[in-house]
Amino acid sequence: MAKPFRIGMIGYGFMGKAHSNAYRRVGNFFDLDFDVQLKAICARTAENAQEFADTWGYESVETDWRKLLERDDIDAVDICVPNNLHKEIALAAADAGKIILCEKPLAMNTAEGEEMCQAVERAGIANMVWYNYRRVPAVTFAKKLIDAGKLGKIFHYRANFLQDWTISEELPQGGNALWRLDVAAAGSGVTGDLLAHCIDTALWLNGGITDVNAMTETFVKERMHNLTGKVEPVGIDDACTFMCHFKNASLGLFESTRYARGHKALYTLEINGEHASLKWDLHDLHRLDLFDHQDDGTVRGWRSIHVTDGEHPYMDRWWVPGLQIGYEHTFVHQVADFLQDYAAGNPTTPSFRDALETQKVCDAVLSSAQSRQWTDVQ
Ligand code: SOE
Repeated sequence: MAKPFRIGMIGYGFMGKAHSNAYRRVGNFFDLDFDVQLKAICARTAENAQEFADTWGYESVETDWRKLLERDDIDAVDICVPNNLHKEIALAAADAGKIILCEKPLAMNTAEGEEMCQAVERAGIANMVWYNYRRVPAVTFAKKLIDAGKLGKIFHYRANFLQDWTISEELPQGGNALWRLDVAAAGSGVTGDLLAHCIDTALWLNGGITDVNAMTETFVKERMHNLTGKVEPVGIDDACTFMCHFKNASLGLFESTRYARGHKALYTLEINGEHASLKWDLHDLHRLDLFDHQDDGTVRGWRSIHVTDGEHPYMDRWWVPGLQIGYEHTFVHQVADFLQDYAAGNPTTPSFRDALETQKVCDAVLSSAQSRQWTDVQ
């Protein structure tokens, strides 16, 4: 008989939907020891919370996250609020003994993240951060190929995350949908929001980063602030580019911007090794491109693998070979992995501690951009 796994979610924006959808679907597609139950949703206003609860099937609503943490019918807390609230909620949730699933990035900075790690480790509670792109089957498959030695020694790691939604100077900053533009709520701009994804994947696929050299730019210097009604300076980085050294002696090149007209969420990565290269692109997420130098010379060339076979990661859980899945499924995979690991008493990656490594690279990137110097990762 499946044990209940009772979720209390704090926050209800875009990520609240992505996570709720995953909780609802995971039991249909994966064999779990747990019955996932959507117990409570917490938002600042009862009306918003109720509307979300009605849409996604939450049993109850709260308007004060502290009350949610006091409830003994909640096993796990999902933190889906802006970054500046992660730490306070996570520390209180750890004190309350709740399992914590936290939206990325872990924290506003490394110091906050370290406190959060210590809190969950002290409390001995299971924890995870939602870096979902690790669970795209093609990316997970890339990890398998790298770990099996298919690429040999790695020379280069390149990643981009390009968007174009903040180009208009008329776009305000702050408030519900636009907190990502407000440095007080987000901590940083594209570095913590988008490059953090690229860094998480890179650390997973290619190991640690030792030092970075970065530049950032804020193209629109002032925007109307939704919370104050005044035009205020913009404190986030609109674009960030950095190069780095990995511990395995490979070179890294990363770029992210919200000013690449025509690109909506173009996360791409390419890895060049001694024997083979890999390429992946979020706009075509079910494909992994591979060039294998060990192929016979007359037929050697880039091949595009449609990562939809039963033998590919996660794909035996979905449809039949050749039929694709997408963005939302990465969250389903992450919950499934978490619950299977939790049942077996194992940690799931990325844990808070793993996500802290990404945070350290983000901090080094922002500090290097400011000092215009090569900067060691803490
Ligand atoms: C920003 O637009 C954003 O929604 C990020 O916050 C997400 O983490 C990323 O996956 C897609 O883009």
